Amino acid sequence: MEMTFRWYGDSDPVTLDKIRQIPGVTGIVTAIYDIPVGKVWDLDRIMALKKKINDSALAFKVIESVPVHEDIKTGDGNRDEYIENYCATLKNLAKAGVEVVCYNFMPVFDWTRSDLTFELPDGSNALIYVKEQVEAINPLTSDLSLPGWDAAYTKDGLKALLEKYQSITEEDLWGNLKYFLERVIKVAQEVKIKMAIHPDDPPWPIFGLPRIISSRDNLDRLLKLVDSPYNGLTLCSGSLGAAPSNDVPALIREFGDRIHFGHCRNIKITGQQSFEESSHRSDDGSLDMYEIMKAYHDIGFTGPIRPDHGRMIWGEQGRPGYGLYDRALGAVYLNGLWEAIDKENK
Ligand code: DNO
Repeated sequence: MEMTFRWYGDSDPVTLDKIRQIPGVTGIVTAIYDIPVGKVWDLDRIMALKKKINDSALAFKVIESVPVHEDIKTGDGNRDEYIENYCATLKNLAKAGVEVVCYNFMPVFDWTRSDLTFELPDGSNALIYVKEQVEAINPLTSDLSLPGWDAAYTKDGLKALLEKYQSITEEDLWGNLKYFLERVIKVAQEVKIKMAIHPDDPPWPIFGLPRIISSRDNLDRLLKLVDSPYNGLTLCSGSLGAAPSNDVPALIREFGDRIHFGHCRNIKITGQQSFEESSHRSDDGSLDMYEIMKAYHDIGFTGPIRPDHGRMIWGEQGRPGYGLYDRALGAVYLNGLWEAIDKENK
């Protein structure tokens, strides 16, 4: 297992110098954020990013994410061009030594919460999801914005896109994902990049949009769409674990050889389709992080893992979910679990 940490590039107040001081963190997970979705990432830009990260003595092997254009998800007009561009980006990333590419297939919105600064009893601020609150949000009029949401939409553009999805069923989305994977995995295999789809967060439909990467059966279906080791998963414990029907350690054991990237965080389920993002510690949430790390250890996982969202603690202000302190505590805690499990099993 290699402990990695997400970095949002030069605008991130959590700098590479800070990240390299977190005990046990050896690699960076990042992306190029200013290239519009669907365009090719130039090799020069990728190499400059790699150099910056390597100069801080950190590895550059994981990209999160190369976003998938909505035309691909809706199966619309320009999808072939965007798929070609996607493949060209993969080829360039491979030239720079990237081994894993994380992406998602969530229509329009990436991960979603109802409140980004909810105060927990200890005074820290957490991201939370309350079913009724999300159901009351109208994405066309709301100011809510999360890291990961494409900020490039105009109101009219967003409206048109949401309307287009009215006629797209879950089965249509599966068909469009298959079309994408049949073309992209061929190239990924050639250049040895492991594709790792991120599950839908939360793992149920929101704003009337279909969401399909959400359960054991759907992960199984996804892996069989193109049955190649390069068609794999980002196993996100906090996303899948928000549905109590998903047994995260069991998923790790079942899909082990197709998991290329682990997102490890805890959540506290507070009601039906409602949860708070707790600290990473098992006792603070609903997931048993020891069992999760043990499952990774038992399958002999050697890939990258990262702590996931953190609360805002010690007065820190920053990108929701992506401050320094609580994520650093998460990394150290996960490494501690790993060391103990490793020594017990020698
Ligand atoms: C949330 C992240 C997601 C993830 C994308 C992958 O914090 O885990 O935004 O990066 O869904 O494409």
